[in-house]
Order: sequence, then C-alpha cells, then structure tokens
Amino acid sequence: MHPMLNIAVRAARNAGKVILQKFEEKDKVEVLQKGSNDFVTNVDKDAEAMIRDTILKSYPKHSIVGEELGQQLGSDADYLWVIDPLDGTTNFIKGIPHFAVSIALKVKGRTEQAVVYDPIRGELFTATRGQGAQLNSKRIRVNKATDLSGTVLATGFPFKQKHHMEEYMNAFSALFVHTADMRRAGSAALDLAYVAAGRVDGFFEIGLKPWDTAAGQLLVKEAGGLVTDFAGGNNQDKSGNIVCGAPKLAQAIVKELRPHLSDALLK
Ligand code: 2AM
Ligand code: CA
Ligand code: CA
Ligand code: CA
Repeated sequence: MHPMLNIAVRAARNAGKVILQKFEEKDKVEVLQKGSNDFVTNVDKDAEAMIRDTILKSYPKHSIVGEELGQQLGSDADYLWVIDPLDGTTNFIKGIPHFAVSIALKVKGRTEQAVVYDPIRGELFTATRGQGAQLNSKRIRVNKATDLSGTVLATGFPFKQKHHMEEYMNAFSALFVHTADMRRAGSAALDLAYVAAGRVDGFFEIGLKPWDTAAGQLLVKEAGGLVTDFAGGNNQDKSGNIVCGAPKLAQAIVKELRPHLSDALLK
C-alpha cells in the first residue's frame, strides 16, 4: 500500500472510532444548525480534527481542506487533502447507521489516493490512481451494465437547492421508468463507493461539494466506471453535478436526464 494511502486509512479509522463512540452514546451529540436543513454536530468537528492531526503528524507541510474546519494551507500547496469527516450527518443524527468518512489526496490537482470508510460495517474502500479499487483489500469493479434495464441507481435529492426540485423530479421520473429501482441512502461518498463495488449500477446527484465526491470519484474510476457531469462533460468537480456508472450506463443516464434539465445544471 502506498504510504500516503496508509496514512489516509489510519486517519479514517481514527475518525471512525470517534464517530462510532458518539453514535452509541447519543446524548453526547450536540446538533447545531447551519441552515434550515443543514446540520452539523460536535462529532463532525471532532472527527475532522482527528483526521487533520493524523495527516499532519506524518506530513506537516501538506495542505488540507475539509467541510467543517475549512482550508489550512501548509508550506506545500502541491499536496491537498480533501476530507469529509462525516458524510451522512443527517443519518447520524437520526440514528440511521449509514454514513462514512471520506478522505482524498490530490497532488498538483489530480486525485492520487482515496479512502471511504463505513465505521458501522467496518467496510474500507480504497484506491490509488492507476492501481484499481478495493473493498477491505479485495479488488472491486463496477457492474458492466450497458443500458438501464434491470439497474438500481443511487441518487440524492436537491435538499439545498429547492429551486431545482421540479426539474430534478422531472428528470428523475424520465429515468426511473427505465430502471428496476432507485435508492436515496443519504451518503454521497457511500453511493460512489457502492457504484465502485457494483452494489448499485450508477449514481447521480446535483450540487455536491468537493469533499463529498473527491475520494468516491477515484474509487469509481479505478473500478472501471465513468464519472461525468449532466452534459456528458468533465465539469463535475466545479459544478458538483455528477453522474457515474459503467461507461455505457453513465452515458445512458445522461441521455435520459439531459432533456429535462436547465442550462444551469448541464455542466
Ligand atoms: P453531509 O452529511 O456531509 O452534509 C447526500 O445527498 C449528500 O448531501 C451527503 O453527502 C450529505 O453530506 C449532504 N447533505 C447535506 N445536508 C443534507 C440533508 N439535509 N439531507 C441529506 N443529505 C445532506
Ligand atoms: Ca454537512
Ligand atoms: Ca458530505
Ligand atoms: Ca460532512
């Protein structure tokens, strides 16, 4: 295992311990509200601090950006760790055991290492660019679906962008009729990891942040999948609008969604 992936794994497991401990003693979780449906807890922050400490202990010059504690530029800006300490906070708060730690390392802007860790199930998804993706050290691959029939797709609702709800629902309906079923599990990082592992065939969501998808995108690509935006382009990092699956399936998803989406989402 690459030494930097090894550190990412250590950081994810350390954060997972913090999260699990608090999940079991729920009364120690303080819920703070960032927006009308945007929650954060002391656990998100503690887990992010744990990840930062673990990374900086080994790589004190590296830079880090995370959802809760913002960006911390080290003297080496070529190495940027992109972290979501707790992806699926709403599930965590409600007591739904489905959330993850997501850690990616970008070197000069390109993602080289990725970890998505589900502490409840003890499932560790890892990838190094060019070396494939693994679940608990076993090679994983996307399902080789070529069209929508029989597929199960994961998605997320545009809870923060309610102005996009109507077009999302129209696009959803157009796609849904061609699939076997859809899932909305509440952790984008795990949705991507599940695509990589072939547990769902594809995934799409609008308005995600870099820390939601940085690690998951590498997992999907290293598992043989295609990651794209809603126009079939490559702007998903900037727009946060993301579609993925086996290459032909991702294209089939784009083809169904695209006619129902406004220009603002087609990037
Ligand atoms: P978070 O838990 O780290 O905030 C799922 O759609 C994605 O959106 C998750 O990655 C989740 O990340 C984020 N999210 C933020 N607020 C949400 C909400 N109210 N409901 C569901 N997901 C939310
Ligand atoms: Ca959040
Ligand atoms: Ca997230
Ligand atoms: Ca989060």
